[in-house]
Amino acid sequence: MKTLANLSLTAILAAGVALPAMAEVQERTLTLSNGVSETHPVADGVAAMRECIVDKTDGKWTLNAFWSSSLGDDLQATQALRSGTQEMVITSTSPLVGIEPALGVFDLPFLFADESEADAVLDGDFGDMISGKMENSGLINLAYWENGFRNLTNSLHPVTKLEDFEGMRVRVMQNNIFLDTFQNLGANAMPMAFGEVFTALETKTIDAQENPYVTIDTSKFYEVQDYLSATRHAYTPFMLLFSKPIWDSYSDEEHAILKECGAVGRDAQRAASRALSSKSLAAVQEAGMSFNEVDPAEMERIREAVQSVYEKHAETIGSDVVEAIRAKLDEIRG
Ligand code: KDG
Repeated sequence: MKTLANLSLTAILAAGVALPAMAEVQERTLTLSNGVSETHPVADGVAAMRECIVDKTDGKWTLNAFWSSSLGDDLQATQALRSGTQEMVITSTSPLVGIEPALGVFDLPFLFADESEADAVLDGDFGDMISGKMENSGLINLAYWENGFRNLTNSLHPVTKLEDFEGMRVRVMQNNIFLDTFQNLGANAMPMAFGEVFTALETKTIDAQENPYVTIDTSKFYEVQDYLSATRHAYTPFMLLFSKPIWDSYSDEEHAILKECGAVGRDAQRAASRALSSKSLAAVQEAGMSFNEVDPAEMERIREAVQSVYEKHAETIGSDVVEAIRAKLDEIRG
């Protein structure tokens, strides 16, 4: 029987009959989750990525998105990817430092001066190097999307100088660099998953949190916070992560579709985030928040107070990683 089968195949090949190519793109349903609400600019990125995916797969793929930590917080969802039980997550890098310590480089206070620097570092060879490290942990980073520059909100008083942080119970992402940054400022830093923040603010378990304007707006923190201070103390990237165990079962053509459409989503999401930022700032003030800039001389004192975080965490992050990003930023700044 084996001989007959070989003969048949040989005969077919000899006749030059083209065998139907294996389906390079199969029917698939992809699950994506994240912690922000569906009104956040992440939704614009997901919509653009979904349109790209449907087009490139001729409708063979379906992308289902879940919002507001409904499938778990950033770290829980990321672990689901590593175990191959979920395809995608859009997550801040900060809660993942226990998986890949090098991600802590993005949490160093006042690292980036503006979005153009962040894009140049993340979309260049440094960002590729960090993405490469993620593969060792069963994760494929398809693209860096934008969480953004983080600003402080609180329910006690305006923060206009270093001393105003003293004793303030500030929620931070579960990350020792953020913990140390706010401890250095004199605050009582309290690590907490994003999904718990609104209730903790509402019940006065904490006094403050820090996030970009679009998150403060779309997560309705203005309902439970009175003061917003433009600290811009860190820029947090999102990672669009894909499960490597699942990735490894996909074809090269399917990999190319995910990379292309992940970048399409990135560009749409960054544009939406930057277009909404000033509107969100206006919206939260309209909703009653008191907004203040911080005097440059006072910002300098705040920067000085947190500089020691760089030295303290360089070894954990990887001294080579810290040196590489500093070199890249020096190159960009000329
Ligand atoms: O999925 C993203 C959110 O869960 C979260 O990372 C947003 O910046 C954020 C925070 O403060 O946790």
